[in-house]
Amino acid sequence: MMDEAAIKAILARDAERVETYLTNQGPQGNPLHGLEIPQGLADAVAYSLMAGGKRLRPALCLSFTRLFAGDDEKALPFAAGIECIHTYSLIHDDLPAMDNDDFRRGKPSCHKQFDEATAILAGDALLTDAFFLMSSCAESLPAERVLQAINRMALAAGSAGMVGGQFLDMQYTGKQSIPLAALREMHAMKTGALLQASCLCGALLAGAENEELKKVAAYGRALGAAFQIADDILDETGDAAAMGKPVGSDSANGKITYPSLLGLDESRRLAEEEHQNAVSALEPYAHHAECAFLQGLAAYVVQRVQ
Ligand code: GRG
Repeated sequence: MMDEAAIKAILARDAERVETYLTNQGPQGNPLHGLEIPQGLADAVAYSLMAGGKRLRPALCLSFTRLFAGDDEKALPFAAGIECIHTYSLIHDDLPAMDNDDFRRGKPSCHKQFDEATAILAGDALLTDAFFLMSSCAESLPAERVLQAINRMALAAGSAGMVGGQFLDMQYTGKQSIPLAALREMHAMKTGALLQASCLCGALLAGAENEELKKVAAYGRALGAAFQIADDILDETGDAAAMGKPVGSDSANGKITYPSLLGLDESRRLAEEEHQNAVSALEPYAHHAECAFLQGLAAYVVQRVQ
């Protein structure tokens, strides 16, 4: 098993590659592919995009490309596009009409730093420009693979995935209780779908076959669940400075969480169970060096809360 320092080193290396790509080719670059972007919009996009996220989703995409013997350099525009989708979701999630959060990634959220209209448009720009970046992979990878990956990513980010999950989250907010199955389904859509699709897209870009994609999907599903349970636990027990946002915001906002439904101990047990599911899903690739990183990443996600 890979130790935490080695996992963090790989994450940091891939984060830097993604950030370099975003700096040079991303939607805050001015001009974007020769076209001028209004400076105020570019500033708001850059503010949120370059605010020091972990770049977990692009790292998953690149790692799965490597696992299936693809050239991860050629997948870089796709990975950068995924981070744009993720950043858009955070900007919109923080808006007054949604979670109304004043801080994100340790800084004032986008609508606090700029204004609401600018934050809405920065999110819209990131979402749309993400598809420009992802489709530009077809310059160096087979167009059919790129199309399959975009198709998968669009499904995960849209109404049957992240946006649908966010809608359910808003509906459940303020309720006394909901069934555990409803909480799991909501999180599978809101947080899990994008994490899982990041894994699947990396594999698709490398040309992975259907049987392989099933294992990737199982890993991504379990990782997404472990990540969300850990996030809920950290919201109760975590350190505000380390998280870059106040703790306890879930209960203050009337959110139902894993700890509020199950208690902390059972939530930790469930996170560990999902970690084991993620590890098992990739057991057929145990001989591959990349597998140690991916399995270690699943451990890292839950170790933070055990
Ligand atoms: C507004 C359409 C729309 C969707 C919002 C994902 C999401 C849906 C909202 C985020 C709310 C939230 C805090 C969810 C918990 C899990 C999560 C996505 C945490 C943030 O992801 P990290 O930890 O963030 O990967 P960094 O900053 O490292 O990129």
